[in-house]
Amino acid sequence: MNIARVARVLSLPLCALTLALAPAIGCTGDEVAAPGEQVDAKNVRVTAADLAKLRDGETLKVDLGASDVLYHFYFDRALDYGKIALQLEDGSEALMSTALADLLASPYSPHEASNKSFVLTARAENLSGLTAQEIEILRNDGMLVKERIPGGVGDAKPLAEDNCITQIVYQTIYVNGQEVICELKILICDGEMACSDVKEFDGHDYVFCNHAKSWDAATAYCDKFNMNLVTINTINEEGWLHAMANMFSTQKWWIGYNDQAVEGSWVWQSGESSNYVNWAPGEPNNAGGNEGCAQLNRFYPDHGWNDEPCNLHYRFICESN
Ligand SMILES: [Ca+2]
Ligand SMILES: [Ca+2]
Ligand SMILES: [Ca+2]
Repeated sequence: MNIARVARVLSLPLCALTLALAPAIGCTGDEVAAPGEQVDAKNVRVTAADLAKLRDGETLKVDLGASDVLYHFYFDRALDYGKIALQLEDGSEALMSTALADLLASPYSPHEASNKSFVLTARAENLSGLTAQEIEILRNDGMLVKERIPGGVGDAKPLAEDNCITQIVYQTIYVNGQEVICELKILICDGEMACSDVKEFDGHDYVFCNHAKSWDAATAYCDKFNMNLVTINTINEEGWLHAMANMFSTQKWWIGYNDQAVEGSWVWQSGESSNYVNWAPGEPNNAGGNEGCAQLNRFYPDHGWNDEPCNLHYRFICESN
């Protein structure tokens, strides 16, 4: 993934803003900045509630001029774009409502783009004079603005070959009555945000999907985010996964281990070979002759895997390569 290109600084007056991310999970004390501390936010989810907290005359300043990269935004609904000040490459500043007047006046508007990935560029010429055809391209791609290149509208740069971007967002939480800011990493592929923020362990990324799917559907979901169902390689990884998963739910979680191809021949969906196993006593038992997929939490809080029918719907964990 081309993370570096999108991880640029957005100047944000956090004293006046509370950034929200739903679902609000996984915000732990070790990621916390001091209350009131200025934080350089990079790619931020902005909500109407955030803008509502600005006082009269205050604007959210978005420094597009910091570099030539595009900026992705997630707005949860149509906002008061008059409260967002875009700072452009040439040093000029324009309210978003003015800079995007063409777009806002067209049938395609941020109302329509809500909950999609949209992109702003630093170049003033990209922000005005959009043709109907260009607007149609934006609609198709769920974008507000794409970079213009000679001869037309180019592909949005931060959408790397795998169509995934990683964003750092900041969320205000309250610890012992104190407002603190924590950093969350979110993964967005093809305009869809992964089911949890991204957790990191030993150089790998994980997302914890706290909604139930069949094993095959869970695998397909992970694949959409260029991940696999989790491979548990070590006791340390399992300890971390177990603790993390059970913060979401103590119900059963699919892992990538399965013997669907050859009964009794257990392999990891990722293709990794790993000697580590941790079956619960008496498992795998292929009960009913139809248990081809492994899950955690057979008897929470005990660790121990159990094979179960793959068409059952359980929560699941995805892991990066
Ligand atoms: Ca692993
Ligand atoms: Ca089996
Ligand atoms: Ca079993």
